[in-house]
Amino acid sequence: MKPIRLVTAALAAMALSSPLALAAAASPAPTGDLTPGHAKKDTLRWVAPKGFYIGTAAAGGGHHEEQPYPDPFTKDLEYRGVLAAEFGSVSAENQMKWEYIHPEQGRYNFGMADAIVKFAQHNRQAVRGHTLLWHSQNPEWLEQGDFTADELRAILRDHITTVVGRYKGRIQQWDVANEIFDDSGNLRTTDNIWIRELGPGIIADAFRWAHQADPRAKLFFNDYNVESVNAKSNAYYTLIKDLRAQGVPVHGFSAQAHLSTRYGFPGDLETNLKRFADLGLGTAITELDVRMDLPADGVPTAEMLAKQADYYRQTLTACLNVKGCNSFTIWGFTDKYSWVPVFFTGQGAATVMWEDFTRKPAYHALQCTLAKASADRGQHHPHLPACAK
Ligand code: 9MR
Repeated sequence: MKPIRLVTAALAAMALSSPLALAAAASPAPTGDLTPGHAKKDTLRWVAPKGFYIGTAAAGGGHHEEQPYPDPFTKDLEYRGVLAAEFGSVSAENQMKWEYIHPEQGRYNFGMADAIVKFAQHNRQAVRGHTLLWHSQNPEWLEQGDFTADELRAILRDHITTVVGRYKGRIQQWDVANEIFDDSGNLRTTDNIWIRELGPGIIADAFRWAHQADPRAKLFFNDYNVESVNAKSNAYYTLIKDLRAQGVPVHGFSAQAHLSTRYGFPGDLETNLKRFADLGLGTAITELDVRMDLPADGVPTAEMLAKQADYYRQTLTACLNVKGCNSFTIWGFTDKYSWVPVFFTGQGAATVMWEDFTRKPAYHALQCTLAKASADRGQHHPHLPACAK
């Protein structure tokens, strides 16, 4: 493996100050195919087909706060450079979750979320908003509060109206409801405060309020372990069909895709996404990473990396093959900041770049798959190597 060092300090600085990027800030609809100025023409966003958004989470908050490094998104200039150069879409990894954006009752903290949206505009990137109704990472004042049902409803409505309204026109897709079913396909009626206290009808209201606040934003259900046709994805299928029949503004279904080479690849991913597309929905891959069990020395073998690359390739291919799947996000792009080793002891190396931002086989798998898709659509990238297989 001969990784290429991609980003220089100059490129990192460009991400902050390029005149082209500044001019782009005025552009209302970011497109996935624009790479600022003098960036190398082999980046993921550059080789992606027009209108296909290749994204990543912007690292910050959550597990990062317990790590011995400063906030990646705000402090790591090399990281920011790669983020700007490689990706046409960014998601807030933690910075738009309730505990960050609404830390006290009646007080919002938009600092980190604003910074991400500003960065994205600067660099002509789309933004995925994550998330508005979830059972996790809620502030204590909310989870431990003693609210009546009417008060809770008003709190959620105010939150959605305020947050979605603030970024109106600047966030293209919102994960309105995140992880509302368990793996058996049952609604989370105990750990999700909203469903527990207000009943399942609150889900439709959340979508309606988000739609009122930004009628152009695409509103999604998002979950893990829904890559395959299974009890959980079936539950979404039934719910979404029902909500749409009632006229509720649901526009998309997304699979997070936190995969592991420990398990087989979910070979029916394309079939699964397609059945949602057939309902008239957009689909997306929103949090892809592929973790592996690391050997004792912590260094994956070539074989392990090849298997990982194949999972990345297959996930991307499934999305590219489904009409309306035009947003493909990886949950971080460098092992330097991945959540995986923090949550899964002995596992890691889940992203497409090493800690020094050099590219793994998985990166090249994405790159050549995107280039091939572009070529298939009549947009050629002649200097890129073809996919190995
Ligand atoms: O990557 C996020 C990590 O920094 C947080 O500590 C963690 C806490 O729940 O959440 C991680 O992101 C999750 C995402 O918001 C929803 N899907 C699962 C992701 C990985 O846990």
